[in-house]
Amino acid sequence: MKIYLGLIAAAALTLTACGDNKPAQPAESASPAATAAASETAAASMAAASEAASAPAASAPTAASGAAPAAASTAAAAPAAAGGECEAVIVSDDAMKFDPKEIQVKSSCKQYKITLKHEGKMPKSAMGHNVVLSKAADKDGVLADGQTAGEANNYVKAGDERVIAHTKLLNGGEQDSVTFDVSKLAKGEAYEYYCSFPGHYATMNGKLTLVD
Ligand SMILES: [Cu+2]
Repeated sequence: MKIYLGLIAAAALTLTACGDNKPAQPAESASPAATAAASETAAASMAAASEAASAPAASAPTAASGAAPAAASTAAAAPAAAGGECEAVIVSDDAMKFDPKEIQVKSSCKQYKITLKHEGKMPKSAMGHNVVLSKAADKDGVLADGQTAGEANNYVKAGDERVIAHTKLLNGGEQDSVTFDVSKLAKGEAYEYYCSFPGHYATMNGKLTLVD
């Protein structure tokens, strides 16, 4: 009990000291940021002041970080909507992401454009990505021959007739697009698009179908 009273007394003294040093501070508080900054400076010498300020100081960054993701998702949605019906953008990164994992090509499209973006930072020798489109049934053969073809050939065998379309192999930060005739696709056939860099198929693949 004595200790408790002592703490209160100490706190009261601290508050008094704080008030003497900056009498106008609490009343004015023009902006939360200014208040937070000022009280952070005072915090070193005044424990009570820093405790009082910690609430607004903590809530301001929370509000800011809450707004940022909302803005980011809005920005991300915009290019997809603006891309049109006859094209798709596939995003990849240094973690071997492939997004989206499914593409539906409308039969009303004469041509279809696929753009691959490599949003990573690594060079293609270590983390190169491409997009190769083929029938799902042809995938294993395309991958095997692509591995033999090597980096100089974008990991795609030259003239491989099983390949409907493919981009070049990208370094981090690059993008490439490829356009193909939709007449090459048949309804009911299962197609896959994938990265043919050795070992990347496991996560970097998606299903493509022709739809009405
Ligand atoms: Cu890859």
